[in-house]
Amino acid sequence: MSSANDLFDRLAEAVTTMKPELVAELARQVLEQGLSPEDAMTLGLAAGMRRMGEKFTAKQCFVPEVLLASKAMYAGFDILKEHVTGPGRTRGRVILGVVQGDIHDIGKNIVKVMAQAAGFEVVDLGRNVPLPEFVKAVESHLSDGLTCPTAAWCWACPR
Ligand code: B12
Repeated sequence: MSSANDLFDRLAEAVTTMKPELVAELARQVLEQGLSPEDAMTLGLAAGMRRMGEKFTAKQCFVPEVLLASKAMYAGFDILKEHVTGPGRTRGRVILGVVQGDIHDIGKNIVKVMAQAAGFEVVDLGRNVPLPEFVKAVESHLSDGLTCPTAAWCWACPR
């Protein structure tokens, strides 16, 4: 049986080497071994995507590889997210969305599952969301809680 950290490292590696079947297989092993799906997401899947981001920034890989890595990441994410359990009571509501002009939503989707796991109800506005949509969502959904517009691309921020 692999140790937790070994398995999380292998998950990260399978993301950066763009192997969706292997990622799915390792995600199932995480569940079979009773390990934390939240840790597998942050220390395995998200870590792999961050490594891919660093490779991309260093021009060691290109957009198609990044997209294949994210496909591999979602192969594990879809298996693990079903097993992330919250505290059983709502702690408040979070509005999440990626700002207009920005389509980077991988991090937002990870944050969504983590917020749900921490007991928050999430209103997910998706990506490329115009400011008025955030305002509308706050007016209709938010009595107490947080609004989290997110952006990975600086140019999208002033809009
Ligand atoms: C994947 C990726 C893409 C994919 C996006 C796919 C998708 N569906 O998301 C594609 C190929 C489509 C893409 C396109 C572009 N990209 Co891009 N992309 C990336 C890349 C390689 C990885 C981003 C990622 O997913 N990281 C993995 C996740 C898990 O990490 P994360 O986003 O940081 O999220 C974590 C935390 O930040 C935090 N977090 C994130 N959101 C939130 C929200 C809340 C509320 C909280 C609490 C926490 C939190 O929690 C997350 C989990 O740990 C980065 C490079 C890098 N080094 O990051 C560039 C990068 C973000 N892209 C960049 C650019 C410039 C672009 C393009 C403009 C390229 C172009 N010329 O066309 C387009 C933009 C198109 C658009 N309109 O948005 C730049 C942005 C530079 C800048 N800061 O301004 C980067 C930094 C690359 C670079 N060094 O130049 N990209």
